[in-house]
Amino acid sequence: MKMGFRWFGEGNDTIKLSDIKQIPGVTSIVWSLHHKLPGEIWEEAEIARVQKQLEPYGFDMDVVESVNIHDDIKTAGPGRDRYIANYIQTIENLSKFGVKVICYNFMPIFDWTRTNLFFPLEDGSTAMYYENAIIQDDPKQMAEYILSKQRDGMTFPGWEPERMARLDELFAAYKNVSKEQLWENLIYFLEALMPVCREHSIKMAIHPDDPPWDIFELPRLIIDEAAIDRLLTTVDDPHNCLTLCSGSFSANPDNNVADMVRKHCDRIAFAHIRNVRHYPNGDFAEVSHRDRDGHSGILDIVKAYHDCGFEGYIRPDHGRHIWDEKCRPGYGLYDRALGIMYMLGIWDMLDKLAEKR
Ligand code: DNO
Repeated sequence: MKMGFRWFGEGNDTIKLSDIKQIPGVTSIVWSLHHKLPGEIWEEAEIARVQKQLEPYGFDMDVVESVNIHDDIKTAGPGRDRYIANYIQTIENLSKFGVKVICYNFMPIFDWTRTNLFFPLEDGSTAMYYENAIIQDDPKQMAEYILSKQRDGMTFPGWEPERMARLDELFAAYKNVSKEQLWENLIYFLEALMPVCREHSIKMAIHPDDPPWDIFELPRLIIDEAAIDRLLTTVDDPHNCLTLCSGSFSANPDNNVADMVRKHCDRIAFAHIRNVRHYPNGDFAEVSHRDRDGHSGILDIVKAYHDCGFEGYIRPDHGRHIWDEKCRPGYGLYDRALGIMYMLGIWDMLDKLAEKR
């Protein structure tokens, strides 16, 4: 297992690389070019700039999260093949810097979706929250709320204001895209990418839909075990992989993430560890990584990774906002650092117990 930390880039994050360096065990910076719009080619000079920033700290840049996918690829729109060619060129460029995993998602229009980014928890911290009743209404209201929280230039990936300004147009483009067609479009995209991924040993690691169900009548694909099976068997190539996000899947209590790990360990390139607490009406809150604070089953999940000899990348996912930290929602330093120490505590103890046997 290789421990990573998501960093939004110089001038785009409140957290410094020198802060991350002081968290025990972190070897990978999970990075992206956040100024790029979906569909644009990532130029070598831009990638080289990030490499230069990471080098003095000895961090690797093996994992990119994310190279976002143009809506024409998801809807089979007129620019689809051109944007796929651009994506392939970006993969070629990333390969020159040793990138090994690309985390991406295939969610229509919205990436992760929450209704309250600062929900007060009983300990005085705040965390992200999802309320079903609000997601029944107007998607524009929700998008406006999310955009209103993008303070101090700290944009949220997947919520590009340029795209959110075109919501009517985007909803019109997805209107006739059924779930089956979305599947076909995902498979078409992956099949086009596999040769270049094989050539450069780069794994495409899809992030599940968050939350794992349809919202605003938009179809969502990667929601459960059946979907994972379909994805991995239809494009049965070791470069077609998963970003197994525990928090996304476990928002649906029917999903057992530890079972998914046991079943698909060799196809998980990247693990996101996040803990979620369910409420009886189906709403959920994100909580600390500690197992007993939520219902995701963090202990079972980390143990499942350890048992299967997981050699991929792992990172703490959203954290709470604690100790008055001013940070991008879900992505502060403090609670994610606590999450890392919790995971490493479990992992190191499991290593020790295994040595004894
Ligand atoms: C949530 C993240 C996701 C993820 C994208 C990948 O915080 O895990 O936004 O980065 O879905 O494309």
